[in-house]
Amino acid sequence: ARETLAEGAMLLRGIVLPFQDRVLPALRAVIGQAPFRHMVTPGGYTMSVAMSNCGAAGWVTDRSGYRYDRIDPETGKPWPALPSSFLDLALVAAKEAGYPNFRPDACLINRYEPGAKLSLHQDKDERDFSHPIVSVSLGLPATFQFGGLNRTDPIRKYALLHGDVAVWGGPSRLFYHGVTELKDGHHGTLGRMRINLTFRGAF
Ligand code: MD3
Ligand code: FE
Repeated sequence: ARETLAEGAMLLRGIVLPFQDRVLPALRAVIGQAPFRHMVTPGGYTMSVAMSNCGAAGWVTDRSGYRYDRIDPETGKPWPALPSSFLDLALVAAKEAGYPNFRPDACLINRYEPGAKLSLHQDKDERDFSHPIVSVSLGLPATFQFGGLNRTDPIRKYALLHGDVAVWGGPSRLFYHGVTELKDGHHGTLGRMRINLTFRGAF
């Protein structure tokens, strides 16, 4: 099922399901190498979403700012490589959404536990906004919100479910978006959490 969210933005319901038997073990292996951590924003707030990364570039934040770095500041080592299952899934989803040339070099892994949220923001730490962002949802359902290019534009809400992928490119690439507080619940394979993988061209 392919749904258009905005110009350049598509929702692909359930497209992860044929990949999940490869993606979930690969996710566990990545987190074994680069554990989830709660990062601090430049303003001094500890994020409720726990994060890690894989790929050549990883998104990090601390008191000095937001950036992409080849090195995990917690381990002092490069981020784990993008597993082939992650890359296969990202390329299939991007192609299905109309971005056949997308080649991600970064995958941010977000872990939401009940109560965690991501306030409305734009993704603008990447060098080249001509790359789309491919976002994979796993585990508990979340309410995703997106607006437009201005923070005050009207907000639309969507439920993102286990197995869904949203792809944001073209005119929607810099739209404001966020995730409301995760409701408590239990997912059959992931338990009491939601995982979001976002694939990006960072460098
Ligand atoms: C719309 N993650 O990591 S994914 C993020 O579910 C982030 O964890 C959310 O926002 C999550 O930065 C939302 C959906 C998403 C990702 C990037 C976008 C929507 C977007 C970029 C532009 C517009
Ligand atoms: Fe974002």
